[in-house]
Amino acid sequence: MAWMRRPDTPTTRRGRAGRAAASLAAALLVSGGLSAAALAPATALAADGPAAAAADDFNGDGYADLVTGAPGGTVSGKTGAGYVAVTYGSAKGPAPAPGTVVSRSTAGVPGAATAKQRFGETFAKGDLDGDGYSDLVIGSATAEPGAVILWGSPEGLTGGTAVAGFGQAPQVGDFDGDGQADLALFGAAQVAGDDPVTQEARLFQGPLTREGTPAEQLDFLDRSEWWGYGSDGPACAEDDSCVDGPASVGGPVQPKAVGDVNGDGSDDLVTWLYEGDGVWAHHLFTGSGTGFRDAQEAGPIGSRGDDAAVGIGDVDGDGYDDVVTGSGEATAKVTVRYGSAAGLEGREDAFDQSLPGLHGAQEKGDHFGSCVAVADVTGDGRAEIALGISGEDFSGLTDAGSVALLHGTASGVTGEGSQVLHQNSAGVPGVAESGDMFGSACALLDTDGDGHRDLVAAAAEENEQAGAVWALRGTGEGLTVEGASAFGPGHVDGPVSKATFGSFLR
Ligand SMILES: [Ca+2]
Ligand SMILES: [Ca+2]
Ligand SMILES: [Ca+2]
Ligand SMILES: [Ca+2]
Repeated sequence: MAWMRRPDTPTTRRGRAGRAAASLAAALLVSGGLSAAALAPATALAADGPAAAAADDFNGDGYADLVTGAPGGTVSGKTGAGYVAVTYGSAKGPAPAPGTVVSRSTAGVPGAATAKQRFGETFAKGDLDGDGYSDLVIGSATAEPGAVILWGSPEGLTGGTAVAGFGQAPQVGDFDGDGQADLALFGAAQVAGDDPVTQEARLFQGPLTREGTPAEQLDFLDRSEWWGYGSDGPACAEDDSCVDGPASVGGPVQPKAVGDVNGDGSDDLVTWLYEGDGVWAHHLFTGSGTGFRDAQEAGPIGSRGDDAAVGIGDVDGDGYDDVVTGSGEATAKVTVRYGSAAGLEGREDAFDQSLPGLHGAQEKGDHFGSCVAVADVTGDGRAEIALGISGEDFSGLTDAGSVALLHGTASGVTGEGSQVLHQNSAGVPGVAESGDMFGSACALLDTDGDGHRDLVAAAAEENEQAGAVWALRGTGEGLTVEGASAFGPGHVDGPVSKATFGSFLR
C-alpha cells in the first residue's frame, strides 16, 4: 500500500519558537516534572490574538491542541498497549513534532504498558485543576487499569496522575454547573441477563488536586433517581438497599458526548445505555448540582440498537445544544435531536446523502456519520456538522471514505453549501485507496487560532492499519484545502505497525 504524499515536513512548518516549546514539552513529558510556571495562571491574550476554546488548549497559547489516539500501537514490545499523540496548534494548524507521544511507558505516566490494554482508546479534555490550562484524561479499552490525567502548562502537558479503577471513557464537563470542570468516571460495563445491572460510576467535582483528589464527590445519579429512595429515605444510601447506589448508575452505560442540551448551565451527557432484554440505545443524562438525571422518558436518541457516533453542538443557534447521531445498522440516516429548556423536545431531523444540496449517492454500507463532530466553523453562531462517510465508494474504489461538512441554520441542518472531501480531492494530501476508511474519526478544533474551527479527520485503516490524520482549515464559508496537511505515527516518532493512529480524536 502506498504511503500518502507526505506533507511539508514538521520542521519546515514550524518556527524556532514552536520547536523550542515542543522540545521543552517533550522534555517535561519525559521527566514527568512540574515547573513552578506550570502552576501560574494563564495570561490573557491580546484581543486580536489566537483564541481557541480554553478546553482545547493545553499550553494556553490560544491554539487548539489535538490529541490523536493510537490504541493499537505496540509499546515496549506489548502489542495493542496503545498510546496517544499530542499535537500542539500553531498559526499554521497542528504541528506534529517528535516526542509528544504519551503511553504507559512514558516517564511520569503511572502504570506499565500491557498488551491489549488499548490505552488511548478514549480521552477527554478540560481544565480539571482550574489553573487556566486545559488538562487531558486518558482512558483505555477497559476500566481496570484506570485513567491517567496529564496537566496543562505553558510548556504543554506534564506529569501523570492515576485515577484507579475508572479507565473506561472518562468525560469532562461542567456537570454541576458551578463554572468549574468536573470529571465523570466509569467502571466496568457488563450485561448480565435481561435486567441492567448497576455500573460503578463517580462524579468528581472540580477542581481536582494534582494527586487526583476532587474538591467534592457527588453521587453520580441525583438521589431522586435512586430506585426506592422515596420510600426508603436517605438510609438506602447507607445500607446499599437502593438498586442504584450513591456512586452507581442503572447501567451499563458507555458515555459518548458532552454538551448543554437543556441550556441550564450544567453540561449533559449522552450515553449508550443498556435498556434490558438485549436492547441498547442512546439516552440523555442531564447534569445538575445534585448529580445526573436520567431523561429516558424523552425516548431514544437515534435508532434503538444503533451504536453510532454522537456529537453535540448548537446547530440552530438557539442557545440549546443539539444531539447528532450517525447512522448504524438499523437505519442509514443521520439524526439531529434539537435541545430545548425541556431537554430533547422531540423535534428531530433525519436525513441521508439524498439531502438536497449534499453531494454524493446514498448506497448500502456507506456508513454515513461514521464520525460526528458539531461546532461552529463559519462563525455565525450556528454549529456546522462534520460527518465521516468511511464506507464511501468512488472512482472504482471500495470503502475509500470521505468527510462532509454541513451547515447549521436557524431552522436546522441544511445540505445547501455543504462540502464533501476525500483523499483524491484537489489540494487534499494523500491518495485514496480501497479500505482506507477515511472519515473513521473526526473533530472540529481551532488549531490555527483564527476563530474558525478546523476539521481534523482520520483514516485509522490507512497503510495497513498504521493510520493517519488530516487537517483542513475552517473559514467563514466552510472548509478550505489551502494549507491542508496530513501526518501519521511516523511524524510524531510513534510506533507505526497497526497503531490505528486516529481511531479517536479530540
Ligand atoms: Ca495550544
Ligand atoms: Ca489545568
Ligand atoms: Ca444541562
Ligand atoms: Ca481555524
